[in-house]
Amino acid sequence: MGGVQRSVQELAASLSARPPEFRRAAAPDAPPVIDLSAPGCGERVAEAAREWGLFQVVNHGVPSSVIAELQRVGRAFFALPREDKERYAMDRASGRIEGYGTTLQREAWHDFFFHVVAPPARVDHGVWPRSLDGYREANEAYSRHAQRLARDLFEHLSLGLGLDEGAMAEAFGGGDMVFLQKINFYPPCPQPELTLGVLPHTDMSTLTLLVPNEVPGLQVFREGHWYDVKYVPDALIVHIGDQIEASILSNGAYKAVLHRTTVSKEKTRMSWPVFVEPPGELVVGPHPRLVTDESPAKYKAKKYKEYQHGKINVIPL
Ligand SMILES: O=C(O)CCC(=O)C(=O)O
Repeated sequence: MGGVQRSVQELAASLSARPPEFRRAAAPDAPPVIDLSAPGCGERVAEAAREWGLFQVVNHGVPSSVIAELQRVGRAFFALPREDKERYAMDRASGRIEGYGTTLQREAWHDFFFHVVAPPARVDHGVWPRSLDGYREANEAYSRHAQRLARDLFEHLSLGLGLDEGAMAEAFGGGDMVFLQKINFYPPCPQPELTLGVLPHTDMSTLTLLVPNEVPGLQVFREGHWYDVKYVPDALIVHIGDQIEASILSNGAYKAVLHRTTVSKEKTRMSWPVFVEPPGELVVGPHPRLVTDESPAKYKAKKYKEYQHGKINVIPL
């Protein structure tokens, strides 16, 4: 029997500095917060997309009042009696894929409501709650800003790949890109340590722009660790999705972020992501300018609707 040759207790008594083999990971970083009015912000956006696949933006040009109104009408929707919300229920069997739904059967602790907000030809106002004062105006106003902000971010991301500034937006369908507004509602959970609000996933979209409420919960996965995304007042959270990803359009340069949400025992968390998607018939694949002999295509080009179909059948929305 070997016995204890030397203990940490003895080591501690005899040394003033910790030997290098005793290490604790450096204090976790957090995804960057980027000031979009600052010089050099485009490079920071591209760098964050490469390093994290997620970042927060401030001074993004979306007025606080527009965000507050989007949040107000979203809270008002979830405050409606259940029967009223049910009137807007999604029903895949009858082809209604937008609307109100729950993840109750899927081990994730949230209900949701979603519908397309742009382009106009894709909007079905039949699934927007008619009885809520200001619902339509609030969503239309926010959507106009979200479309402008998405264009700005696409420009930074295109330049970051050495492409023309309009390359990415054009490759995703230009004015035909679809903006899907979702509201997530995570009520207090009696055993939050055993539950997740949304299970780990990457978004199948190009970009996701997300308005959080003040209750933290979003976490991102990077190099083996989950990192908390801190609540920053007035910031919007930008996720890089599969279509831009490290994979599809950027052929490995940018990273689709794996993320999940935790829930709270006392507080209701809410979030308002807008998923920016290519039209279903559009074929998305590595940009020809990014495919070379040294960097061959890593992903097969396919229609967005085919990509979506494959992913939805594996990971719940
Ligand atoms: O609520 C959040 O912060 C994330 C939501 C999310 O990942 C989703 O709706 O797919």
